Amino acid sequence: MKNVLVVGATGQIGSELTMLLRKHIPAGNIVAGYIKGAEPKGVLLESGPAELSDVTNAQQLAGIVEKYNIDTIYNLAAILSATAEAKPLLAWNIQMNGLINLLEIAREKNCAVFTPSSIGAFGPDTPHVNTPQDTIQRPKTMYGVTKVSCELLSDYYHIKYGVDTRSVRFPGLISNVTPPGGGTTDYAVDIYYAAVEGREFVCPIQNGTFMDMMYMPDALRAAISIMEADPTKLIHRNSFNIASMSFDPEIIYNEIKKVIPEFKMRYEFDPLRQAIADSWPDKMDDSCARAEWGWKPEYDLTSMTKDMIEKLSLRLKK
Ligand code: AKB
Repeated sequence: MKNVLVVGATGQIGSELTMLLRKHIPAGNIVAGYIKGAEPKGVLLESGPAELSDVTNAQQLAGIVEKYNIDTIYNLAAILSATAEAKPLLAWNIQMNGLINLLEIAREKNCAVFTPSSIGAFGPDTPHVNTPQDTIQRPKTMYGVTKVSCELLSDYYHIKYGVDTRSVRFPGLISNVTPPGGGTTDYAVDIYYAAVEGREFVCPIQNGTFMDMMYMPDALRAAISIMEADPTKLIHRNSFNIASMSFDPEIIYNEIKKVIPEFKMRYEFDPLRQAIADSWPDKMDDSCARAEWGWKPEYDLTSMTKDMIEKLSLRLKK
């Protein structure tokens, strides 16, 4: 990995991954790919090249790959689960037509491609506890349909054309830098903002609903480690279960209260998000990722909560 295009570089994952890749590969060109209306700013703009890169515009993407001699593409353009239910055709267009554009370019230009999958690639028929790496995947959401299709299409391009496609199934990602938007697990980010800003939190997910979650630093390490893994050790490719913590709203609330005792939460569940959450795993088994490329998370709920509150307090209370 030397010259990298990050498609979706101003989003929740991309804004931090682009900066980390620039530190990790100082001699490379790490191109921040963005869309109109989501232009990079500040250090993201100043620390390296940035290019308009709409995932649905194959010609534009091919031009960037050519210009910077790109060898690896992080395909982070996505419409998250709740928004995808409201705009299913948009989700299909971004997730599927975007991916096929990138895979075709990767096939011609010999690039590796990382396209994240998600806990959303599972559905109500999947075993919810210790969800195996290889198991039934019949999601009932458009987000899930596209995520399973992305996994299959990525494997297809690897088997048929030898494109180096690899990916992970991300849990809900929690970060103190760029907030997510339109996801089902977003509550686990929003709750920290409410706590630090001294607001009551209205939780859209019901007590007792467990989902896999992960702190962004672990997710970023996973995204880089999988692309740097020894290919001869990989039995799987698209996509690996990765896990670090699983909790329900009450557990995260009580963890935050240990640091901010006056914090208050009440429930007002959102039927759409609740139905999506109910169809997802409670906790995935990530033993294949651990065995095949040495995946190991560093953060648990306690250490993440401490770090989130410290970082957000510094930023929001200025
Ligand atoms: C979402 O909630 O849609 C995402 C995801 C788990 O893929 N955060």
